[in-house]
Amino acid sequence: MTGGVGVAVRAWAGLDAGAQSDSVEQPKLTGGALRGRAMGETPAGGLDWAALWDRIPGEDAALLAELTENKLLATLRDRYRDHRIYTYVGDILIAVNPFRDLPLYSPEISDIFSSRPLSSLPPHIFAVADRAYNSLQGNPGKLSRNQCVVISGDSGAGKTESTKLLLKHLVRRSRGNLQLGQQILQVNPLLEAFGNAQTVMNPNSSRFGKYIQLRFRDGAVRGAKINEYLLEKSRVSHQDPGEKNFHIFYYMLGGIPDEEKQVYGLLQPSLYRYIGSKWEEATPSHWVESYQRVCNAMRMVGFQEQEELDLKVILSGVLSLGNVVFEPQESGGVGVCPTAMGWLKAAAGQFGVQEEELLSCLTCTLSLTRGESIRRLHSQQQAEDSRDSIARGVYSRLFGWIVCKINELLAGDMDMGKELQEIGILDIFGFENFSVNRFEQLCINLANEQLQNFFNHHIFLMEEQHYKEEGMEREAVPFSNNQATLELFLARPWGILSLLDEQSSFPQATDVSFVEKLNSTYRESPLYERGRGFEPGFAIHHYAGKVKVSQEKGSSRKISVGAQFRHSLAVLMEKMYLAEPHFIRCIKPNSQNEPGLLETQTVLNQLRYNGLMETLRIRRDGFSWRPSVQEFVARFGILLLTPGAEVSRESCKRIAETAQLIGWHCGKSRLFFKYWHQDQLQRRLVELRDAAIVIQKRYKGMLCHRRYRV
Ligand code: AD9
Ligand code: MG
Repeated sequence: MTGGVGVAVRAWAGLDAGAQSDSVEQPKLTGGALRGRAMGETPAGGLDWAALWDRIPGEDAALLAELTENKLLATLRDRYRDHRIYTYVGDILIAVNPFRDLPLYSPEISDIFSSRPLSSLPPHIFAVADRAYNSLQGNPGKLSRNQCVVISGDSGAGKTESTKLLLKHLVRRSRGNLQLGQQILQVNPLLEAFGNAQTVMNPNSSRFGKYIQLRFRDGAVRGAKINEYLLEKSRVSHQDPGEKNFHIFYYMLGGIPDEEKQVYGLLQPSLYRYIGSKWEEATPSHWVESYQRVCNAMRMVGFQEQEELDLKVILSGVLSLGNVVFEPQESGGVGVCPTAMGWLKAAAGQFGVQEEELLSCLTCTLSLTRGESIRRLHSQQQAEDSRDSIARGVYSRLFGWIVCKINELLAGDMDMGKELQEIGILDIFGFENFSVNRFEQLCINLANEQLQNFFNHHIFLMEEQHYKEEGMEREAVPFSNNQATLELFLARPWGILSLLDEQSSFPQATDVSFVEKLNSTYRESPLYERGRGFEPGFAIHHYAGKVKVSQEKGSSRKISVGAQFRHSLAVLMEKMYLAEPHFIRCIKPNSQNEPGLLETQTVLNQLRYNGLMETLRIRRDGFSWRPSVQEFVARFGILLLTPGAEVSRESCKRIAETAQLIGWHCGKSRLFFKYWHQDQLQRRLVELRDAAIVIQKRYKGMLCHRRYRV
């Protein structure tokens, strides 16, 4: 342990001798490759958690003397063995999922990060939040750029957990309205219940993407807004082997006491087709607890009792609808009817619609041709497709309604005339490659391509562009550019999404004709591969690997979804390109989700396709922080101790001298700093603030004395 912070952390976290066994979990190391004595492990098998706060070499991989893939891997592996899950690559944070609770996130530790220079502390997710928060502050009276934190990584790598930690720290740090802070933190359990599910990759996988905007005024949180992307609604009616429906169904069926179930029209869980085979006979106790947690979260966020009740009734309606099955009309005529009317009646009652109307939606399609309404009866398959599609539609609207309601409740005091500043946190589903990949996987992987492109743009392209513009000679670092893959999806008129739209407008189009169109359009593309099986399908070479995308039946209905997704992705990107980004790369250490196990190949693959070696190189040799002269003087001019410092390169040089910065460059209109310079400057600001407080206190003391004398 070095220095006072370690001691302070030890004391605050209750880690001092005597306190240790009561307040700190003493887990045993389990699992494969990393078994054995970890640094900090006591002979009794317990862990000396306080040792995690020692400062050791390797915290910033960009400072490694030897720059090789193996060296980076070995650094991460050694640190992971010692439970040091965070490592910097310059200003980018790598977080390797520990798959166990570590005592790194207490309120006391949060306070340490808020109050001390980040360069004196080990790498940590709170430090990323602090950097964003500090950058947001700017100079009093001046608005600075909005900030965004982009969290990426495979499914199960820890993006959502990281998002929650960032929010927790930011809410605590900004010390705004306490109630609003609590409301914001309760949004997560709520959204996870409705939007997460067990998949083969992650027992708590986010089946939607979200961008959370925390809005600040005068440094305090004043409101929040959530944008949600592409809920995987197909899960409502269909789950692949080893996967489950959305958590909320299990929580509700396990958590509502039997005597209360009739209020919602709920029956025995195993009766429901959408749940049945996935129901575990002994209800896990955590489902009951989770149900309570969701109900509490709803109340704390501000949902009305009636709204909560309606939500549950509609969810029950989705389950009832799923049980409606069809058979040919008895009379031998065309069309189908439900085998029994009970489930249909129940669903209609729960949705609050007329039974006949629901029946008609399920069994026939009405269309208007030249003013005449034409009724087409459904086959059994069509009726079943309609049933599932209504169930999915209802669920996704319910989810959309929850998000809208949350936004209303968290809007806070937004309308006070003064503009708000924002920190956005992006947590989208990780890159996915299942045995059967559907339209949803295509969109998920497209979003990941877009994010990788955003990362490349900021880390590589902007760096190059700025050097050129500012007349600085530097060699470009080669990196794998995924622009061509993005264009394969998004280009108009020949990108995959445009072709899907085009094909969907032809009444005769089928999955086969769509795939044929793709085959002919991308005949020459090295990123596209024809399907080899009997089912229509194709494969795309993503930055993270090859994915085969099987077309589902009824692709024609995807028109609006594809277009809508493209639009919402474009809006998100526009917002993010305007903000100052911070990147967190989450790494999944093994595919079994086991603590203490780091599989070399699994990690190496992620380092490779995330472009982390190239990032390492550019962060070591390059200048990652490049403020304009105006931005720099506005934020740090105060260090010159003269009011209203002139906006000029000269002032910038004087500021840098005051802070004793070495190794920075002054371009024509921009300044080029190493990432650690920002911390150095921030430290000077804190010193100045502390000195000002001391002077103020003395001055007040003098005034008091005078008053006594008078
Ligand atoms: V997905 O793309 O939504 O399928 P994520 O979001 O990347 O995925 P998630 O955050 O859900 O992964 O993490 C998976 C599991 O790893 C969590 O349920 C935790 O059990 C575990 N995890 C992740 N980060 C941490 C951490 N910092 N501390 C302890 C963690 N456990
Ligand atoms: Mg997630």
